[in-house]
Parts: sequence; structure tokens; C-alpha cells
Amino acid sequence: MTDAISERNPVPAPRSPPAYVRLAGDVERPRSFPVTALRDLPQYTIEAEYVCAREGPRRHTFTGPLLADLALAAGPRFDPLITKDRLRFLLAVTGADGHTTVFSWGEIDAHYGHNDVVIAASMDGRSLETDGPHLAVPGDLAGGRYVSRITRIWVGPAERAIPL
Ligand SMILES: Nc1nc2c(c(=O)[nH]1)N[C@H]1C(S)=C(S)[C@@H](COP(=O)(O)O)O[C@H]1N2
Ligand SMILES: [Mo]
Repeated sequence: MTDAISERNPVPAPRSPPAYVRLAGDVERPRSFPVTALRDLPQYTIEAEYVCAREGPRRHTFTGPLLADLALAAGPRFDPLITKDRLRFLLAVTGADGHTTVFSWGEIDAHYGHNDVVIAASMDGRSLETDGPHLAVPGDLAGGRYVSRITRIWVGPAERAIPL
């Protein structure tokens, strides 16, 4: 049943808060990015196909910036003039449920492994503004590194993560 008053004064649908991803570690400018800010960096689209051990084959389209470009925006403290200096660096990407995967800087750097890992702000044409960004890892056969609902990214040298 509808009544005239509630029709004239509809209760606004609750809006989910925007999701943020925190970039921290051994970087000059640690900061939190709202998912919408990921659209300010150059965009890449990945048609992903991988097989989940539990759920079988998956196909998704992901769009967003490169993980490397986002990490560079925070200013990792490596020597920009010596390409091999950055090979000390690791990136740990964590989802809201704590699921974490690590990458080495070398595997995503254009001078080395050059794997264009994308941190997607949209998936299958749907904005991830409230869910949080999703990783897309070209070449991966299984889904484990396709981390969803990313909340934080740690970037730093191996000697900080694993004291030598
Ligand atoms: N945050 C988070 N992301 C995750 C996982 C997880 O447990 N937590 N599982 C991964 C695994 S094992 C798979 S197969 C894919 C499945 O994603 P889809 O069901 O959206 O295709 O998500 C990946 N991303
Ligand atoms: Mo999976």
C-alpha cells in the first residue's frame, strides 16, 4: 500500500560509501585513493580468462590504470636513474577479506617482465567505486591473483619486508 505523504517525500535509498585504496610503504607520498581517482591515470582494458579451482572458467573485462603507474604516483623510494635499483622492490596487494598477493617490481616494470597488471576501477562495464578496485593479471591461468575489493597496497624494498 502506498500513501500520498511517502510518495511525495520518498526516503532516499541509502548510498554505499565510496571505497578507498591505501598506498603505503617506502614511498614519498603515502595516500588513500578513491576508486574514482584511478580514472585520472592512463587507462588499460584487459579481457581476462582464468580458471578458478572451485568454480571453473571465468571471463571478465577489467579497465583501470597499471598497478605500476599507481605505485609510481606514490613515489617509491628507489633511484629513478638506475633501472636495476627498483628490482629490490616488492608490492603486496590486499583485499578487504585479507587475501594478499605479492609482486616484484621487476615483473611489472616496462624494462623487465613488463606484465601490464591492471588495478581496475570497473569490471564488465560496472563501476567498482563502492566495492573497491580489482586486480587483473595478464597471463595468469588461475584466479588467485585477481584480488577483489582491494583496500591496501604496500610498496617497499625486499630488505624492509624480509630483514636481511
Ligand atoms: N579479495 C579476494 N579476492 C580474490 C579471492 C579472495 O579470496 N579474496 N579469490 C581469488 C580467486 S581464487 C578467484 S578464482 C577469483 C574469482 O573471481 P570471480 O568469481 O569474480 O571470477 O577471485 C580471486 N580474488
Ligand atoms: Mo579460485
